[in-house]
Amino acid sequence: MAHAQAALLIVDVQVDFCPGAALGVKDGDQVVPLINRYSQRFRAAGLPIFASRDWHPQRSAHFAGFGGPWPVHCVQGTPGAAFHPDLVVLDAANIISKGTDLVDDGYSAFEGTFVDGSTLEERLTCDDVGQLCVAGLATDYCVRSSVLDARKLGLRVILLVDAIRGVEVHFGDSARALEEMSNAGLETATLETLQLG
Ligand code: VGL
Ligand code: ZN
Repeated sequence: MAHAQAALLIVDVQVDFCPGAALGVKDGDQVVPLINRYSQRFRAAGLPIFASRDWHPQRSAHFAGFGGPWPVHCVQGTPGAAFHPDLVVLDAANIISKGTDLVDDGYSAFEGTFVDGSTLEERLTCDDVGQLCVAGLATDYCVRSSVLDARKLGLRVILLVDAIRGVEVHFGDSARALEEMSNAGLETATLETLQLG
């Protein structure tokens, strides 16, 4: 059997999470050039690259008008739901849509589905991925949930800490999320320290 390989998961690098947009994350757009460099390395090594997108119905219970905590963002098919224009776009088959439910927040990429209806867990098993490297937005929500789910599945998880940013509804949320992920056995790396292979 092949040795379990690494994969890259890019979380929610979408227009609405960038500064000035519906749910702007401070410096959220600054992750884009770094993530593109990570992608280049994974592609060169022949390793899988997945990208999740927040993909809500208009009347999601996730939104303030319908009982949730958030301003309207990343509504399916709207310009705000598009990936950041500078993000190197992947094969459409490797995009995970999540948060599509009317009542669930859908923070984790493991709750989403690919266009063929399969899940990230199924794809990781199929591709023999044992090590998931995670970058994107937002540290304290979708990155956190995706990382914790990956750890529950027993994957090695490496957070690419130079390519994440948090929403910080409350000051310190990202630091608390990092602490929680680290207690769950998260490892960290940067462009300089990441070892693939
Ligand atoms: C996210 C808040 C609301 C995220 C999504 O992608 O982290 N955060 N919806
Ligand atoms: Zn959302």
